[in-house]
Amino acid sequence: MTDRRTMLPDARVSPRFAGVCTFCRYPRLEDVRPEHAPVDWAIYGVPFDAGVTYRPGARFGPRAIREASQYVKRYHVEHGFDLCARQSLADAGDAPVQPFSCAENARVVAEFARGLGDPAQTRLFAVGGDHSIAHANIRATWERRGRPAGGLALIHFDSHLDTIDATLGEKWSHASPFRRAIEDGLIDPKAMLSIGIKGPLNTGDDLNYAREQGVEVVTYERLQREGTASIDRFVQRLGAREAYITFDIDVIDPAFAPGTGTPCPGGLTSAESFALLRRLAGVRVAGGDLVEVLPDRDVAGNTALLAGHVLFEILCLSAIASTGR
Ligand SMILES: [Mn+2]
Repeated sequence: MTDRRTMLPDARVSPRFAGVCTFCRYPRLEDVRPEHAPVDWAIYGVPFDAGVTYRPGARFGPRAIREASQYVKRYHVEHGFDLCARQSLADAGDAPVQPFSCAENARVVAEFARGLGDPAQTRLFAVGGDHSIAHANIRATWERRGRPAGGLALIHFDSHLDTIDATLGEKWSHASPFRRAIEDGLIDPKAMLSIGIKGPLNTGDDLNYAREQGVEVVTYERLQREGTASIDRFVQRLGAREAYITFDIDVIDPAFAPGTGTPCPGGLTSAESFALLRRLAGVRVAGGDLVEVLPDRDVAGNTALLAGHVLFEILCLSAIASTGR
């Protein structure tokens, strides 16, 4: 049995272990009835990992997260609402990819994203894949949100800054998406917050670049020392301005999220990451992505399950502050 309006199967009638997998059991975009279109969010996979600098395998992330997210429910206990009653959500399938070229991949993914839903209403959520795929979704979101001069505000959860100019000669790898997005004017570094950063690094260059550009860097250590004051200040400063949220699963300690390609010990717990996301209540979410889940290293499937719940938390933020236009 399916809820006519949300097109979601009722888990009390149609069990979560049955049926074809879509993200969180949301309907496929092509199955959304005309009277329910356009949807608020098109969620799509980007099975691409040619941009990694260490372990490959994140190309299987979208499939693993679809499967694990069958157990993501719809009613948020702390916010006190049913996400699916507030937002219409759909799984738009997987973007085409070009697995032999990071730059070409960024082009084809952005082109796919541009065509999803209604540009005026539908926001875009990309599920990776490695972090290089964020650039395409940020570009498509920036265009869709009216090409704001100076770029989008960005809230970035990650162990790494991803602001390296080039790695092994590649300028479009997962180490560089925010460097390229800043250069392209898609994001405003003075309205960029990087949360959960930790070392060690190859050099201090990417950290120095980010700080020189005006990025607010809240390392995990600083978060432990100072609490969330700087995050709260950033959110306050945003006011009504929309922000894109990019979430690299490696911001969470590999003890909780081992299934990732460049693991960095000593980070957020699962619970801390949820608390931080909930702290962003009120932020108007322009678009988002979730990246770097590597199922081959995800022995118990807990990384993919966590990723499904991070996706849910970000979508809930958008339900709190509906962005309008
Ligand atoms: Mn990253």
